[in-house]
Amino acid sequence: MKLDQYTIKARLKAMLGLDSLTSKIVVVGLGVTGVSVARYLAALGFDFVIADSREQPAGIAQLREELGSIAVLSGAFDETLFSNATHLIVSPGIPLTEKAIAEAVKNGTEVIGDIDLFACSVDSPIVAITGSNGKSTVTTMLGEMAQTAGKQVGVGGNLGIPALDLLEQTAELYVLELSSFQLERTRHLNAAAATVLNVTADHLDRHSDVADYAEQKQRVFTGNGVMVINVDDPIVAAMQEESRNTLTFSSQQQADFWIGKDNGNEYLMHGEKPLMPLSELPLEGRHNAANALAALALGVAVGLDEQAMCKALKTFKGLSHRMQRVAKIAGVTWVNDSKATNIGACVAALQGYDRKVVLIAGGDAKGADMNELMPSVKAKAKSVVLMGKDAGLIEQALDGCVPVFKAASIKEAVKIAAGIAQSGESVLLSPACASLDQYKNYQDRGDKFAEAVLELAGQETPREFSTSMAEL
Ligand code: UMA
Ligand code: ADP
Repeated sequence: MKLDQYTIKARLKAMLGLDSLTSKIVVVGLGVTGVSVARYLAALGFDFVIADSREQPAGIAQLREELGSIAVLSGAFDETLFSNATHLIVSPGIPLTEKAIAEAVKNGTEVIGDIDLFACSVDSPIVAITGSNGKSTVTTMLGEMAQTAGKQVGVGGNLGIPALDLLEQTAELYVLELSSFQLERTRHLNAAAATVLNVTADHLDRHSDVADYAEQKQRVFTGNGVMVINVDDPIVAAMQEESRNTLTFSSQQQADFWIGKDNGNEYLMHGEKPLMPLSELPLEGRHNAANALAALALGVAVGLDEQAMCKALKTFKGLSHRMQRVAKIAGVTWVNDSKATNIGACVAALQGYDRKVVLIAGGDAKGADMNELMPSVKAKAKSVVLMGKDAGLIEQALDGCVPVFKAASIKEAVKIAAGIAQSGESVLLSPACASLDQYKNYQDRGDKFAEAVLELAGQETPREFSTSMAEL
């Protein structure tokens, strides 16, 4: 539940040093986060200015419509303004290494993020979910589980709805997806339950190395809530703290939540208790079984009913652009996993196949070491079609382990793949890279892939998509 304004202001002062009479606040970044912060501060009666380094900030129209004449400074950040501020509230997309921000910090200015503001403003339990892959899936799963269990639940964060916008609705429970960018500027989150689902290399253009990236993720455990630990991931397993309440999950070994066998059938288990047959989870792939176990553990940590959670899992539809079937054409199955924007996700996708696939990959590698892709490609790909900025880098890393083709666009990649794949095989778009070098975002890349595939089949309107790999 949202606290009353008086309590929120007292907590903001005590925890973050924010005072509506004396603080000089700059909201840095005017995308959806910046707009949500502006809305929040205005409602509490704080004065502030907004700075955005782009000439036409994304959120300006919405801000003007809702809040009228708040000062927005666009264009290069003003170092003096930042250094004279007591607080910068910085959007996740803006690196803290940005010169004007780094200089201000040296000058004693506090940097905070929207998640700390949120943490000061609620007294209902928060579940916080981070990791390199599976965040959106687990966040959505848990949100649906909570709803099925009859809870009023607010679901958001990196998933799309900024955390502060969740304050507009009544909630008995909040489920937040948090990115490493959000966590690196969060100090006061005290989630009732939190997890780092896994750590594989990602965002190395923003973090100095995997250790730094993992350290930011570990901040999700700040406080004294239940730690939900993936014991299959050595980096995550090392985050366990003996003094804390912990629930473990694993798709490979016995744990608090794990996959056990009974009469030859696999079950999602809580300790010795079978919860539901794995075959009733409508998402294929061991990684999705791990996601379901993580969601169950988090749900149990905040007291959700196990039967209701399993009911929600059985009808979970999955999310678009994650292992999503586009079409079956001439016996070839085309799968859109455009959301695989790092190596870990692509490896998980490949591991789900028994038969070799034609892989379409490439884009912006974000500084990752593409050599890590090689073992799975060698084991699971018949050939690879590469596109985008780092196609050359990936080709080099694969070192001729499978035939490699290059394409200038996804349309061309689809044509090339169509020439290679034979009936009974699959073509998998799982790029292991971000899309921004060639596309608006991963959704745009996935949509263009689907369009090209359907064009190939002579269809104009997309068929109904299915996320179930079981149907492939
Ligand atoms: N901006 C600058 N200078 C810069 C970069 C950005 O002024 O150098 C401005 C831009 O005008 C931009 C604004 O800052 O519009 C805000 O930028 P933002 O990138 O933080 O975007 P938001 O619209 O506030 O969205 C953010 C998250 N974006 C990023 O972390 C990059 C969204 O995650 C999130 O859904 C939203 O807050 C609500 O919490 C997106 C994302 O790509 C989906 N996340 C990454 C990921 O999932 O891998 C981490
Ligand atoms: P995130 O929000 O962390 O990016 P998503 O649920 O959106 O996670 O999935 C992103 C990509 O990662 C998709 O390609 C998906 O198939 C893959 N994926 C999902 N869960 C996992 C997991 N537990 N391990 C590895 N890859 C995963």
